[in-house]
Amino acid sequence: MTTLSLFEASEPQKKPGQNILPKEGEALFYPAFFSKADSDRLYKDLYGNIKWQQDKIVFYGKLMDLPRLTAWYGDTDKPYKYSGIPMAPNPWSPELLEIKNKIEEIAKVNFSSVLLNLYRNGKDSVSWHCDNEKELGINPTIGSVSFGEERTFKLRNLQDKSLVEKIQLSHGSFLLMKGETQHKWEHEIPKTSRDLKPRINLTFRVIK
Ligand SMILES: O=C(O)CCC(=O)C(=O)O
Ligand SMILES: [Mn+2]
Repeated sequence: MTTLSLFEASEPQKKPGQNILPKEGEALFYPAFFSKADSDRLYKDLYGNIKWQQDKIVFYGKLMDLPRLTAWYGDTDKPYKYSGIPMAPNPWSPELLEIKNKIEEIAKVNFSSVLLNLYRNGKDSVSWHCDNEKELGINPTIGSVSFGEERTFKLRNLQDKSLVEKIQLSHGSFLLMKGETQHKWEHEIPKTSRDLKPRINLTFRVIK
């Protein structure tokens, strides 16, 4: 019998920017994309200055709070539809433009809007979904930046639900999803009973 060394037995380490999906799309992960100092500064700015709002959802016929705070920013000439109602996003702030410019060097697209999520503690979450709204077109590129508490991000294949990839979205990390990802995989941030500090996520999108 051969014994595996600890190194061989553990999960293979992915290099920054390597695709973490085994098939059907690309999810490229860059763990320390922003420096610690920039991440601390940007977290503080976004936490204090973004116009966070509590949105509602209808769940089994009852109006409930969404389990996180959200905000929309972006090009003000590109309204987005919310429950069928066109809404203008808040205009870009210098900090949002700083983040957008840095990720666009890698993403090679011009992002026109960003949805921000504030997860106040481990009870806040986002349930399984795809970023496949009509306005994003076919094979959308989504740039996802995280600051604050680390949370687990799961991607689950739509055809084979036993196929699940997990990423720890750490402070200052960047996840670039593109190709078929939003049509072949769904994603979530699960709730946890662990006592967690807040986390801010920004998902940059191109509205067609
Ligand atoms: O918080 C995250 O990392 C994911 C957020 C998300 O999936 C979304 O806003 O569409
Ligand atoms: Mn999403």
